[in-house]
Parts: sequence; C-alpha cells; structure tokens
Amino acid sequence: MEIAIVGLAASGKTTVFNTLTRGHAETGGYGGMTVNVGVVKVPDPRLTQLTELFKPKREVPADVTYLDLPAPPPTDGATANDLPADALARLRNADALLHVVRAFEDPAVPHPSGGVDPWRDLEQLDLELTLADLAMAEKRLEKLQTSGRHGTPAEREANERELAVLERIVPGLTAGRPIRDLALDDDAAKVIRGFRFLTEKPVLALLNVGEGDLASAEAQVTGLRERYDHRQSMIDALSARIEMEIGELDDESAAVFREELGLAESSLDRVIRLSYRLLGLISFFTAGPDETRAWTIHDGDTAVDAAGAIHSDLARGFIRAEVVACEDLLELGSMAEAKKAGRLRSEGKTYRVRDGDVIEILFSK
Ligand SMILES: Nc1nc2c(ncn2[C@@H]2O[C@H](COP(=O)(O)OP(=O)(O)O)[C@@H](O)[C@H]2O)c(=O)[nH]1
Ligand SMILES: [Mg+2]
Repeated sequence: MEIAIVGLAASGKTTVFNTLTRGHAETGGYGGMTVNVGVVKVPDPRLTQLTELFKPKREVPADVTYLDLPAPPPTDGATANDLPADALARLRNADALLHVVRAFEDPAVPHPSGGVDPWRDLEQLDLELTLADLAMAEKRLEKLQTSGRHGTPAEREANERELAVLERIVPGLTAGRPIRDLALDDDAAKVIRGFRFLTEKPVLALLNVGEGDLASAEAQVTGLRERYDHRQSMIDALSARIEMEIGELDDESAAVFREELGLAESSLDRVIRLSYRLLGLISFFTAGPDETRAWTIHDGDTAVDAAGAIHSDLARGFIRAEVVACEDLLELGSMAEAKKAGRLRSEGKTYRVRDGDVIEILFSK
C-alpha cells in the first residue's frame, strides 16, 4: 500500500511524514524538489500476540509506504501538473492521498496565501488535482473523437468503451466533481485504470492543528466533514508538531505525555487504521515456527485471493484453507487445541476471508 502525502506549501506535509515514519527529513522551506519515501511497519497487537505464542524465528508485519511530495512553488496558477515528472508519476501510482491541511497559526511560518483557512486550502488543492485530471481526460477524449474509429473491430470497440467513460468523467471534472464521486462500476473503473487519475483516489484529509488547539479540533473536524461531502473521503485532525515531539521520546515518557494531552492513540496508529478503512483493507495472518506474518488484502477477498497474496503457486494449486480466528487461536493456545475445540475450519476457494483470520493454505505443487 502506498500513500502519497499532498497539501499546499507549509501545511506541514514533511512534519507529518516525519511523524509517521519517525524520520528526520528537512522541514520548512520547499525542500528543493526531493521526494521523501518511508516504509512503515503496520502496528498490530494481534501479530505481536501471535509472535509471543509461536516464538518464531521472525515476525513480518504488513507495511505501508508514505511519499512526501514537494508542493509546486506557490505562484499563481501552479497546479499539480507543475510537479517534476517523476514526482507526478509517483503521485499517480499511489493508492490513496493523505491531504495535509493547514489549521495551525504561527507567525513564524507565514501562510503562502495570507491567513489560515482550512476549507479554502482543501478546495484549492482539490481544484489543482481536478485540473490535472481534466487536462489528461480531455486530451484523450479529443484523440478518441478524432481517430478512435480507426483500427481493428476489437480496437474500435475498446475505444468506444473508453470514450463512453471519458464522456461521463469530463463534464464532472469540469463542474469540479472528483472522479470518485461518480461511483464508477468495476468495468468502467477498469477501462480508465491506466490513467491513474488523481481525483479517483480515496482521500484522508488531515487537519494539522496548532499545539494549543487540540481541544477544539473535534469541532473543526465535524464542521469540515459536513461540507466535504465526497465519496471515499475522511477527515481527521492531529498536531503534527506535537506528534513529532512525542515521536522523539521513549515509549514510557511518550505514554505519559499522551495521557496528559488526552491523546488516546498515536497518530501513526490512527492514520494507518483510517487508511485501512478508507481503502477497504483487512489483514490476515500466517503463523508457524519460522515466522508470523501479517498480509493485507481487500475486504471481500476470498481464500484463493489470500493464497495469491502469499504466492501465485498457492492460488494455482489451491486445495483448501485451514482457518481460525486470531482471538480463538490466542485463547486456545495452539492450532491443535483449536482443532479439538472445533474452531479450526476447513474452507474452500470461495470462503470470504475475515479480518484477523489465521490461515494455512493447503495446495498441490
Ligand atoms: N506551530 C506549528 N508549526 C508547524 C506545525 N507543523 C508544521 N509546522 C512548521 O511549519 C513549517 C512547514 O512545515 P513542513 O512540514 O516543512 O511543511 P510542508 O511544506 O508542507 O512540507 C515548518 O517550519 C514546521 O516546523 C504545527 O503543527 N505547529
Ligand atoms: Mg515539505
């Protein structure tokens, strides 16, 4: 899973990136045009408990990659298209966008557009993303309209299908509507998958609130949620400055500090949890003497999909899956005990995997 951190200049993108990755990328300034990349292990207490039970040689958590992309210089009319080509390509490849929105006041960090106004900033960046998609969609649409009737019958048919989807998307984008709001069905989504449109990606907007404004953050979030009525979109808040400081403490001091501030969980845990929900992802586990491991699949995926996430050979030669819920296994203490208690189930190809299943795939080579 790859999540791109986007936002206007000086919104706190790099600070959020450092918080999530416990990194030390340079903040302030436009950071040149470098792209920061950080891989974060997904914290999961269930995996930790499985590891305590199985005492394997290694533990392999799921991971998430965060990208911190440079904002184009805040000149009038700069758009996402003004990103360097490699940064734009990485942005297009991301599975979701983490949109950092500035809500903190700090005279030492002037806001590029004057005063702090989260709603204006949220809309402004969305507009840039919409324009970037529109430019691409219109160009392709024109091309198809002029030369789409050439080629083999199969090519013409594919062009017709693409044309039909683009003809829906372009008016939407022109009216400022992100592609994800169109709720395209699977077939339509497949036709345009290659474009990697930016406004098709799920968005987690993170309000970066001031150190002293944590108490009022919830009200701000509620207000924005009401206005930002897009599909596959979530709004949350954090104080990136505080989270970065907490990240530099040892675990015990961090817990004390968190308690004092009334912060229930680390922003890393929270952002990851919300990202999973946003993307409709779940985890299943494999466990044995060699390793315990968390795997990421989509909610709705079947036992064969899970096998395929591990290795394509397992999907190809799939016989059946032995499945036990993680809580049952932890409670009963071993696979053998789970079996005795009738909690270990044999499931076929079409079994819909549940979050937290511990799975062993039986397959023929
Ligand atoms: N007071 C305050 N300053 C912040 C906060 N988050 C970021 N900053 C500062 O704002 C400036 C820009 O932050 P940076 O992360 O580089 O923003 P970016 O341009 O979006 O990557 C830096 O000087 C940060 O220290 C915050 O929550 N509170
Ligand atoms: Mg930055």
